[in-house]
Amino acid sequence: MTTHQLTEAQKKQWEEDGYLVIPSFFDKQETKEMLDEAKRLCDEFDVDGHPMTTFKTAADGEHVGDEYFLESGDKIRYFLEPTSLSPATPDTPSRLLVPPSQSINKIGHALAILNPVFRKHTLESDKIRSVAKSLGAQESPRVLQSMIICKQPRIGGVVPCHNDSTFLYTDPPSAIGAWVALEECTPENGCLSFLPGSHKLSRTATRFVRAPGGGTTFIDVPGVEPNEEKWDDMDGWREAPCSPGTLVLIHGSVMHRSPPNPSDKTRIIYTFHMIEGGKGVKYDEKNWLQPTEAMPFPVLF
Ligand SMILES: O=C(O)CCC(=O)C(=O)O
Repeated sequence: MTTHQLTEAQKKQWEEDGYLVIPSFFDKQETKEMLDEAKRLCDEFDVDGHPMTTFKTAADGEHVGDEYFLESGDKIRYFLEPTSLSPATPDTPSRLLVPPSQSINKIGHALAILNPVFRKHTLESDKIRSVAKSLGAQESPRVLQSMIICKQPRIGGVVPCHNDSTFLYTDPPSAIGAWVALEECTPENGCLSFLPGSHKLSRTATRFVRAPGGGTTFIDVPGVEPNEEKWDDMDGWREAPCSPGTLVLIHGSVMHRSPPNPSDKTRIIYTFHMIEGGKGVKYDEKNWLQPTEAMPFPVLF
């Protein structure tokens, strides 16, 4: 059994910055296994019958929210890069401008449960279990929203500045992201950037929910004063370039983002999230992602 304990210095870093980069968390063989599987899933993508759902994310604009997306929490589904499609006209539906395997923005959202390779390196991983325990932030994490993000060469889009608790809201907020580089992630191909310490300042004042009439929307969290900070423009943003096998732990309140990928290199990563399942923390029924009776959010420990 391979386990992973954080050092006191790493825990301090997590407290101070709201994220923690752990190089070589997964070894070469484990990383290759996940990358090969991610590529295999991309290669087997069949666009016939796909509703051409693109993944758009913007806290102040249009966000993905069709049925294909809303019902993907317990499935493995494909979401396209918006610029991989020609615009639809009244006479012509959208069509792919690139080969199907290169059109994918993300694949999700139940990989950690349904896919044997990602299950092995998440729910069945003693390393993941022990690192989450050793972080000491959650009493009994539940795993949710597991996905591959491709950030395709040349067309891979921006992930705007956000915190994860907006999207996976609990009362009180408890989300933590686990993000795994499967390839080299650099400023050139769209590595993550963080505003260190922003988790101590940011308040989750809006949240992403299922809209009562269908689709998704953002609503205010009652009683939470919105931040006045213009996060994107603040000084102190730090890029987090990393090599394959690196695990990045992301506090649910820390502001982070990633730029487009204009390079000709892929930037494939795997990520899943954890919410507190103990301590009386409540997962909200308005959240876009809902557990089902057949597939509750699995317990990590
Ligand atoms: O992989 C990326 O570029 C963004 C991921 C992210 O922001 C997240 O998982 O919260």
